[in-house]
Amino acid sequence: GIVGLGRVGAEVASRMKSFGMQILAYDPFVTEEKAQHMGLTLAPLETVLREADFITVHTPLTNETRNLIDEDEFKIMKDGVRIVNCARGGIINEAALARAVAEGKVAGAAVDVFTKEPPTGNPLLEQNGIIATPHLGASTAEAQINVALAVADQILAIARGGLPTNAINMPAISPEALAVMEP
Ligand code: 9EZ
Repeated sequence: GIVGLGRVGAEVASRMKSFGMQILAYDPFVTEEKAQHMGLTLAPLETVLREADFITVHTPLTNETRNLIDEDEFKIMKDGVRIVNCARGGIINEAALARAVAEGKVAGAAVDVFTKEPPTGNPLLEQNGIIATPHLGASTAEAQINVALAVADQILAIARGGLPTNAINMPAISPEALAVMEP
């Protein structure tokens, strides 16, 4: 089961297919046509959670995806499901995941990302059955080059009169358009 079929989710799908896995995926922004191209089955989130043996999340962290997988979601999963979060800390509620593994509902989990990093005092680190890595997805030479290029692209875009598209404290919208929206 894949939740979120963007750039990374789609790459994961291709690798899962190479292992002969059947893929159920949920992404509200992906069309049936694109899913067919990727050779996978789109399904509602609830169906993915109910039927998958392995669940991996690949969404951004937004107010909609924070705690997307929480207590109630673990309840409907198969017993012995395995869980992966190599996307963003907090998509899967950490306390709920730690409990689900402790209770044996979840057979194992692999977690690279945490709500607070580095993850000092995190319940996931105390729980047997969880493999934890220190946000290694951001630590490859390739990832660091991509981040450096993205920063350089942003600075160039702004210097040429464009807009920042990835600022956390500023909307990607022109001051003129923003003024029209102001109450
Ligand atoms: C949300 C998403 C995918 C998703 C994907 C993108 C903003 N956003 N949200 C819930 N680009 C799966 C489940």
